[in-house]
Amino acid sequence: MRATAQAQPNIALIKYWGKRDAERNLPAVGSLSLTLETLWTRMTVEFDRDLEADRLQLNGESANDMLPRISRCLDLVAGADRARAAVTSECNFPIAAGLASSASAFAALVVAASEAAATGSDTLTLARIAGAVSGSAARSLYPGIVLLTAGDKEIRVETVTSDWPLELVVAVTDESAKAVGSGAAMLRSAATSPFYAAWVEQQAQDIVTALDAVRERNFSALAAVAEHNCLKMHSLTWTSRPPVVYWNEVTMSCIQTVRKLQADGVPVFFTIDAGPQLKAVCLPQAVPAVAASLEATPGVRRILQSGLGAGAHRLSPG
Ligand code: 2P0
Repeated sequence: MRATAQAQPNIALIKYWGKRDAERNLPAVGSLSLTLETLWTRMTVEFDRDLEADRLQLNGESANDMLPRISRCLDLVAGADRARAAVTSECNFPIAAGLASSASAFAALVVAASEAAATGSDTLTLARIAGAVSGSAARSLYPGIVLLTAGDKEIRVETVTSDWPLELVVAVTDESAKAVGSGAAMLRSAATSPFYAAWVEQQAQDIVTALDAVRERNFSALAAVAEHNCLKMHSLTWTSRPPVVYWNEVTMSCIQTVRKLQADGVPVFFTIDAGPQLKAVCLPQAVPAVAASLEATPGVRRILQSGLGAGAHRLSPG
């Protein structure tokens, strides 16, 4: 009745932003992401009939604000009549600061809970459950470059390839938790941004363009569509009412750093999620130059680096 699982966060190159059905947390658009290797969340789930309520420890401290979503996720995996659970989570990177900590958390949780309860559920079933709690978490069940397709009733998730050694260099500009969560910001964008309908309408074409670039291993084509898609997503938040601006001045400086590297012929592009960190995607030979330039950008607090990694998996019987 106990298991531990690890999942890595994923970074979207073609972004999920907007919900088709907020109740079931179905995304309005498909997305394409990279599952990372060196950043992780490890979750241990222990079901115990003697417990009166679920418990959550996050990096050694009790974390009651996340508990309702954890409990809901456990219900979806193991059934509402399940035993209560003691859940412990460890995470080796900043939480809730636009580094996709909820993706790795819920991906690890569904695998640990499914193993602890011996449900025998397959990966897509677990991905759909994770996605119902946190849309991006569905993608962290799968390795490499991952495609999420938004259907009318349910999502599909699959690995496109694990055989293109893209690297990610993250410039951390601020480690505090974001002011507006991405779920609330998405709903606000859908309700108030004048550009939301165009965003939804163009997403399928951006995904086709990105998939062609991946298939052809065409880095500059992937760079062009990923930066365009990222800037469109942030245009939605900027034009929501009230507006949501996730960037700070260091984020902007990092964009200029990437532009300079590109002008020097370095294979790199940027993406930014619901937080102020800049994520640079590059080819392996460019990692030293990209990491050095971002580290030298004034205001950058630290650099994280990762290649592409595995989908969520069980670590030990626990
Ligand atoms: C993404 N983000 O594709 C986009 C880009 C943030 C920016 O998916 O509301 O925490 O729980 O389904 O999964 C972050 O959103 O949102 C996210 P909910 P989630 O990675």
